[in-house]
Amino acid sequence: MEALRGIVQKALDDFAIELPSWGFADTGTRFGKFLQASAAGTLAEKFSDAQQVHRLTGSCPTLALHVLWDLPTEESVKSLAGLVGQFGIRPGSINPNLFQEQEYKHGSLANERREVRERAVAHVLHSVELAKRLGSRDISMWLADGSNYPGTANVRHRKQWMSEALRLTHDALAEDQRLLVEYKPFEPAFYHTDIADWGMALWHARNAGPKAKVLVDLGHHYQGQNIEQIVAWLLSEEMLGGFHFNDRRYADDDLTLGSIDPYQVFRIFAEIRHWEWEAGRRADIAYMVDQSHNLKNKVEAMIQTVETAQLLYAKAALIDHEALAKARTEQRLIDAEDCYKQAFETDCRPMIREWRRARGLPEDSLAAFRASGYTERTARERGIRQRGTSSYA
Ligand code: PSV
Ligand code: MN
Repeated sequence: MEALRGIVQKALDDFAIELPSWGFADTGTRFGKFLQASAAGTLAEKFSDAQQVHRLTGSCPTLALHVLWDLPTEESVKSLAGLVGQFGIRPGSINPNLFQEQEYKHGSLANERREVRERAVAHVLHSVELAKRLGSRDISMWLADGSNYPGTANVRHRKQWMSEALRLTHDALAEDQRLLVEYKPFEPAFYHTDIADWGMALWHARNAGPKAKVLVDLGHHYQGQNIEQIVAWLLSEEMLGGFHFNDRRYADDDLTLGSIDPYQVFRIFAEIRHWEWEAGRRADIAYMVDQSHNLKNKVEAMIQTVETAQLLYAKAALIDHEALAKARTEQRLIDAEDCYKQAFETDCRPMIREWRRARGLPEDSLAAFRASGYTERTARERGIRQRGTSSYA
């Protein structure tokens, strides 16, 4: 038990997960937005909410920013230094926004029209410059580009345009920056998506250059796809750059991580930990949340998400890799499977509570958050109001 405790403590010390600014803002479904009085409407409010989650979980020092929603003006960029000082949260990945402007309705970097492509490239290069100014390492690229009807798009030309733009972006990066390429099979386009799966993302990342890696969003796969196998392949190619964590039942549902299938999250962490055990070093992966909580209290949902990630990461850390490797080699299937089951079924919660105590975190973060009256206070201060564009829907 003592040994397990040490493993869990070390795993949690090493585990950081980035929060999405848009997860604190009012978001909705395709059919409407559900407003919460305590939702963040400004960049400062998003930093403030992120600070609450970090204060209570100890694992979220950075906040992912969407350029259009968070940094639309030079003033907003300039305000960041003050926000970092005030809230103790650093800007994380920078997400260019190539899907909301009217010009992008037929795509951005892969648009048939040269002037639209040029505008999109200019926005991405501007985002890279912003990231440099803010000290952000990762430019996270999600392209909504695609088409709705067969015959309407030249898929090969679009691939070419996309690859040229991604290479330009890559070449504008500083030495220590990375370009993360996210894929998604459908939505908003429903016939074809220009970067539809991990193979296409891998191809684009390789083509762009050595600082480009693939980003796996758990909601961006077809039903039944074996995501941990994709993770294993990307690890073996040293091309796994990051995750967008969420859960889903059907498509890109953006539900709370582990709410539907916690064993899948565990299996993903298991692949990573096993690779790290074999390689003898940490994988260079940015763990990020990409969720939208339009029904739950947003800060509470984010705390719940981070604690789920911590719990499942801690469980994966308990896998006996030596025993697992031996059982695999000797083809003792039940014993190999049991290595997973043993770890997954271990109740890590007492060890996590101990870790929390040792780090000066409250034992029950949700209770501490509720007792703080933060939601009531921000609901009073923020109220339901007509907010500018600070998220989607
Ligand atoms: C697209 O579905 C996505 O996963 C991308 O990461 C976006 O940036 C994010 O959601 C927020 O809309
Ligand atoms: Mn995503």
